[in-house]
Amino acid sequence: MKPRKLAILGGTFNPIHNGHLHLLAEYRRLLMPDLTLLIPTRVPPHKLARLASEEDRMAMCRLAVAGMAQVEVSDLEFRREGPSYTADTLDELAGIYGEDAALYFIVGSDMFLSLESWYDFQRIFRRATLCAAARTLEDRARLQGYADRLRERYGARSIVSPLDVLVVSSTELRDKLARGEDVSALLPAPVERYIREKGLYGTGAHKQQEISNTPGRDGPAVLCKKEESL
Ligand code: DND
Repeated sequence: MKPRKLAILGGTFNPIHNGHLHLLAEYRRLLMPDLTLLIPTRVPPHKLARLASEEDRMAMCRLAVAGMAQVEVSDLEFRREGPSYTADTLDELAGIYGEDAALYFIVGSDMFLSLESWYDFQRIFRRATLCAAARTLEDRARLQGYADRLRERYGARSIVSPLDVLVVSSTELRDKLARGEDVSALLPAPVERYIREKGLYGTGAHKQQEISNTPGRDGPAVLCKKEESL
């Protein structure tokens, strides 16, 4: 039987860390979805980024959720050319799981507050309920105010949940790895092991992909693969 209720966490995951997993766990507990999808983004529409390879980001995501029931890592965006727009991803998911499947797209607070700058965001609102995580009471009021505005303007459905956010970012994590600092509290042990074995993020000689997008929303993304070490 096809899952009726899907929770989706999209992300660059460069690399995936405990902050992402905490957000995921919180919304799995709240929503109790039939299926949870972790969807690594091939070409982030919103930032220029030098990323670990698709293969490595996918492998790290798989290691991070290994053993979690009803959680899958999807390569859906890796199979699509151009910028990985969430609106297109949700359309694809509706095609796979059925138009009447309930889709919940989970985002951190900064991403939630930027939603009106996303490509074809009204299509996102029609397809999914947005699930945001507030870091503090003040943050919750701000996010709830924004959620109310999105509902009034566009009929958007959102959930704002309080969350004990783990203060960790992929940028901070990469910096610490490159400096040889202890990161064991910030990411799952198998992911750290993978990073070190592969020499990613300045822990050794490695390959990276440099991905840059055209500034416009409509133009094709430029994907330049290049070998280099940090
Ligand atoms: P990020 O690059 O922020 O992912 O992308 C998040 C998702 O938004 C991806 O699926 C993007 O394709 C999509 N997006 C963004 C902008 C525009 C469009 C689409 C568009 O279609 O136009 P990260 O790997 O950095 O983070 C993944 C998620 O985890 C994010 O929602 C982030 O806010 C959240 N997060 C945390 N949440 C709680 N505690 C922490 C977190 N660190 C990151 N410590």
